[in-house]
Amino acid sequence: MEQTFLMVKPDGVQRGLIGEIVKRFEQKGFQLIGCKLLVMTREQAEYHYAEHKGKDFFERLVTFITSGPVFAMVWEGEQVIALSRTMIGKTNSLEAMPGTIRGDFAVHTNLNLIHGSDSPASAEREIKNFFTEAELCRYSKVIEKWI
Ligand code: IDP
Repeated sequence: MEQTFLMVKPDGVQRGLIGEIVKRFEQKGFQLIGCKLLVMTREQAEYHYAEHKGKDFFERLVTFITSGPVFAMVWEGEQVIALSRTMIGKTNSLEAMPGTIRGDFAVHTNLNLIHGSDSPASAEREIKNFFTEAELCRYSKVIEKWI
């Protein structure tokens, strides 16, 4: 089963949107297999956003993401990587459609509430940056065959 790494960013935590965001993925039918509230270290943030190193917004992004607690999660489900990206909405706030998390709650691209892995390779890398194998809880639900 596919897994993805999702994270409510510091703005989402400050705005009290953890519950709303978790609710959406639960209601979609995905399964939460790990979560924690933490303040990212600078090293962890630079690794997480390594693909943006050198870009003009990199410093601001790392400063922002380490500025307060984030809510890190691992979710499991069929096509969870692509489907959760659709549910999150476009990076640019002007393009994030209503009905998506960013479209419904975010105004600025800098404060866009949530991160979601964009490929199986990034999901694996990002999960390992936040969770040990022992922190992930695998369990089955009888409802699975209906989803
Ligand atoms: P994503 O979060 O939609 O996957 P990425 O391209 O991985 O988007 O960028 C990571 C984060 O960096 C974005 O969520 C956004 O906060 C910030 N970011 C991306 N592109 C820009 C930009 O052009 N200007 C300012 N911030 C940006």
